[in-house]
Amino acid sequence: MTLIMGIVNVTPDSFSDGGRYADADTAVAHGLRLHAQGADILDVGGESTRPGAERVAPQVEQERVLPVVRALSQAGIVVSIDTMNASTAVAAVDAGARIVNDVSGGMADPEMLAAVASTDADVVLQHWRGHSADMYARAVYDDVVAEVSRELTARIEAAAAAGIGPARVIIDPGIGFGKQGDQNWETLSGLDRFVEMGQRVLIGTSRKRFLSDALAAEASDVHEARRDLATAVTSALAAQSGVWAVRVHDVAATRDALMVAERWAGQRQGDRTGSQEG
Ligand code: PMM
Repeated sequence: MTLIMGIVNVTPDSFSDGGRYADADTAVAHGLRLHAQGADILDVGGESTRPGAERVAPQVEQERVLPVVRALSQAGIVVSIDTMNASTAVAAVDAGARIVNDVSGGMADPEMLAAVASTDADVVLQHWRGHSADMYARAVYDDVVAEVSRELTARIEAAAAAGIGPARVIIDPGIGFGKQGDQNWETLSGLDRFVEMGQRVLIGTSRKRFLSDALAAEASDVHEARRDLATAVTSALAAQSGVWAVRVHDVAATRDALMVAERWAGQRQGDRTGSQEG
């Protein structure tokens, strides 16, 4: 069963929810709603990674996220902290977070892997080639899937060297990070190969630009509801590759899509077993 990670952005400038959840109480209420809709994990973030976004000082980030992490953890929900800062990661784990989600795979902050190793949290290592200001300049590949999996392997090894065993590591090929246009579709079409690497795999397509591009020539015309529907489809297809979790804004739509896809997959499994027996 693929898990759903619901997104709780506590940023004034996130591209996809326009900073609607910037206030801690509102963010907590939003998180509780996503949990009620079927989110297994809530991913709390206080720094936008949108293309060209400014970095946020760790202290500001912590003021945004820690009250939200604490409240949602106290409500008994599994919380992950979306941060590139080691100090935020440690403070969030102290506040109850069980997973550190670092979109830079431990590359942005040289202290990150050692900091995570000092906790008992799991870690998401996402494929990353540099901060959003210039990540598209680095989006040059001969073979996206081969290069992303090689670079992820290097991050798994770096984590192991820092004292984080592979059982604690989740990998994410990083849709939209250092990848443009068709490179995202190539990455998705290689999901089976990422799953074969033997780690849990997380995938985040939610409301990303490449989906809008697939729906219409003018990406800015594509309304949020259409991007959420497209996200539910990509998430259900990713589930068929055996990913561990999908990271989404619209939990309800993705929950429905996953339930239908899993019902179909279960039937297919039953048919196979039946034909073997018969
Ligand atoms: N995408 C965003 C932020 N954090 N974390 C992981 N592991 N994977 C992702 O694909 C990912 C992420 C950007 O999206 P948002 O600003 O809408 O949250």
